[in-house]
Amino acid sequence: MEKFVSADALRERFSQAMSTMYQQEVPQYGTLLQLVSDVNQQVLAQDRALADRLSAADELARLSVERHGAIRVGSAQELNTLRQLFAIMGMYPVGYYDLAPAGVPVHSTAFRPREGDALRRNPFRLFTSLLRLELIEDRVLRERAAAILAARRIFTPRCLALIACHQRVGGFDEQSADEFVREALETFRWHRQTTVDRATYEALHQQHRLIADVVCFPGCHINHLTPRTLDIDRAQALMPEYGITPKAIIEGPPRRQVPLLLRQTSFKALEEPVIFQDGAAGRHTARFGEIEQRGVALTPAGRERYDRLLAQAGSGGDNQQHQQRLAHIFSDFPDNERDLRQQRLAWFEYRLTEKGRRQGVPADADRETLIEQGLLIADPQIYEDFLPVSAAGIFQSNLGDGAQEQFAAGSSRADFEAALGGEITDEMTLYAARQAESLRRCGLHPE
Ligand code: OOG
Ligand code: NI
Repeated sequence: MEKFVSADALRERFSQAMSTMYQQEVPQYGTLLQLVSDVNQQVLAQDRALADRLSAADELARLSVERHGAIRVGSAQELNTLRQLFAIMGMYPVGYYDLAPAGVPVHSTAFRPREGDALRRNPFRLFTSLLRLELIEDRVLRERAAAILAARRIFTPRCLALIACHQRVGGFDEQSADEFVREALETFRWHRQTTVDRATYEALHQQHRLIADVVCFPGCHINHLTPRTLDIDRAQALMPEYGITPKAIIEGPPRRQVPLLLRQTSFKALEEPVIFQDGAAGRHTARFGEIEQRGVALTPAGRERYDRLLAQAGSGGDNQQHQQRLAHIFSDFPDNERDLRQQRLAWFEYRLTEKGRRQGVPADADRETLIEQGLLIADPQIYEDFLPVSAAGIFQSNLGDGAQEQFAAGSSRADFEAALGGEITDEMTLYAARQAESLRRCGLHPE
């Protein structure tokens, strides 16, 4: 029997192809990659302990290939097909994010690998938003938007045929794999030519900039890609030197000894020329670049505390002030791994040291004692997901300034899953399972 190309390899090739395409489309993204690579090299050179630790936990290799992207789709059918397409690359819907309360008429999930090995190999993820047309108040415009979306085909016929083939046969040979990556990429390419005339674009834009971005184009262009940095404050400070204008504030938690969750910043979206169907020329603002720094994943208790503190901090206009305020408010939150473990605020992955393996450990031994004795190591689990408040900040800063009205719609995870045609995995169950499994591998009782 012929050997199939693995889902991990497909994801790796796809994310590489996506990055190459986006560097051609948005040259500033290439500059951003250079900046992040420079910063990461500096950090690793200055912090040997961090470098050794990342290397021992097998976390160093993924750093340079690490990125996430974001796309927005307009209909249940599009989302459903994306689910099938991403499954081929080992990317599954994890987490539900409702952006309506923040004034963005979408709800979202992240397609990403779920297992430790796949994440270590290549953690590529796509934040995927579904437009909520029902939030457009004007009925005529809402129906017009729905009709435009129903008529478009964002996947190439060959891409759809390859998805069906994969589902039938169970895999791709080398040639089909290459073709699949090439065809899948077409869905995410930028199109300067819109599918609507200027008047329609403007009417939709007037409702919400995001609606125009989703409805008026023939595909669901990738709107940003995001490399992972080890020091986002340094990256933010260096952006102007590289000719990049950063967004005003870094989203998420403050700088910490033990980095928490996810911190993000971006450069402002480009104003790009477009051509309307009636031949008129116009401009559209949607595509940008982003940088992220990932830290430890928090348990539900840790996350609840994070959300409460973040809400207290609000959102300042000046980054330095905002970061100082955050640092002050977060001073109550434990900032060493031991406390984070003992207070069950963060997720870890455990492994035995050489000595621990030789000596063996009793199943009910106290973990902290084993760590002190040099028998056990606890590596923080990287947060693999997104943060709705931060995501709203990223959306907002790239949709132009100005206050956004809130949408008073209820959260509708069930509607999202119906459109998706499948269930969303709760991210917490993944972190919990990974921690428990690592303890079992060490011969220790999970809790
Ligand atoms: C998605 C914005 C959210 C993030 O990193 O939080 C996001 C979008 O603009 O489509 O990518
Ligand atoms: Ni993003």
